[in-house]
Amino acid sequence: MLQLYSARNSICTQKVFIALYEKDLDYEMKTLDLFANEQYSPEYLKLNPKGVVPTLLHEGKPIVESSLICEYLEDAFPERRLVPRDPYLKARMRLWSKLVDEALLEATREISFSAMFREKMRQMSPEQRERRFRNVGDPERRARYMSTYEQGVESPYVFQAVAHFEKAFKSMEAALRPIGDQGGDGGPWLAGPQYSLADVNMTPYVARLAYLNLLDLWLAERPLCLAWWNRVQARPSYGVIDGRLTQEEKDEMRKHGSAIRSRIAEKLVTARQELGGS
Ligand SMILES: N[C@@H](CCC(=O)N[C@@H](CS)C(=O)NCC(=O)O)C(=O)O
Repeated sequence: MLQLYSARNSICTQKVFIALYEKDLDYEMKTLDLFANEQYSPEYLKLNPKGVVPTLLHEGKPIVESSLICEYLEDAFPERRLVPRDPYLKARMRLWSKLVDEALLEATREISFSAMFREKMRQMSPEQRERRFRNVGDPERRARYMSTYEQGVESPYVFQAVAHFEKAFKSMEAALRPIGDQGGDGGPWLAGPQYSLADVNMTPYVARLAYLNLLDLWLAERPLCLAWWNRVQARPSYGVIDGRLTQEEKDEMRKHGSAIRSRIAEKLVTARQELGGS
């Protein structure tokens, strides 16, 4: 039996939920409360030394890092393939996973944190808050948390996040073009004709921008990205994100995202100028 350690509204775990659904695999879910610091319990740190979710347990062995968990599921349960057989498309697929791991995870965290989780942190007692910051073992990650907590949407990390999403959507619009047209892979999915881990990995990050009422800022003039996003939402596997959020969680994301929307739009204009257009 597979066991998955998760947390409510965790984008990294949502990737794994989608992969498990697409592969039709059963699993037991164990939900940690990140705001109660349960991810830093000594027992959990033995499974996941970074103190983050998700962690997959398979035959008693822990597998960490959401992108690697998805690759592991592909290797361990190859029946419903989520990785293209074609080596070129496989490499293209992995570029999307790399983009998520190298840029979009942090970008989404900065935007979500500045919009929403910041408010939750404010409601913590000073001791709880201090413990939360102290427990973030990685100094770079701690600096990001502190910056978005203290400066909110004005944190320089939020500007970087906006620019990262701009570059990502620009690449996505190009990848979805017909083969031979400016580097297009032909669509309809990110790595060509087959729905793959590229789509699985990107979905929760794009979904988070949508829940925050921010996605259209990037997609308004990107018809191929928008069509891809509509296709993603039409897949039954999208229900593992949307169906697991309460109306209260959705309302909270929309409310807090809408509150920073005009500042994000301004930062996007600046980012586009700096990056040289869309
Ligand atoms: N690179 C890791 C990142 C995992 C991660 O940052 N998870 C977040 C939730 S989406 C978390 O557990 N945060 C807890 C914390 O920062 O205290 C992965 O993809 O699995």
